[in-house]
Amino acid sequence: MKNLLRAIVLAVVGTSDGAIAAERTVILTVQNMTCAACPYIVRESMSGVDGVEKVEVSLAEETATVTFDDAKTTVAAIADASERAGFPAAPKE
Ligand SMILES: [Cu+2]
Repeated sequence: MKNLLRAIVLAVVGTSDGAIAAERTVILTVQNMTCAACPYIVRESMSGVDGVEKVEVSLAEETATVTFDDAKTTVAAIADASERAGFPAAPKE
């Protein structure tokens, strides 16, 4: 019984082992935003990516500031989601 409990504990802990989750923030330049509704669509599409925690989009600056868990997703996956919605995005230099 004790061994079973130990196995369960190891299995649960094991999922977060190895990949140490780190919250990262990236600024992406976003193309094609032409009206006040566009930032909303960009925010929704990026927010739909698993691991994305926060998205702030600026129409004036043509940027999206995205906070995400880099153990769950990547900048490329976030940019892809935006592009699929019609707004190609790339990390700002
Ligand atoms: Cu628009």
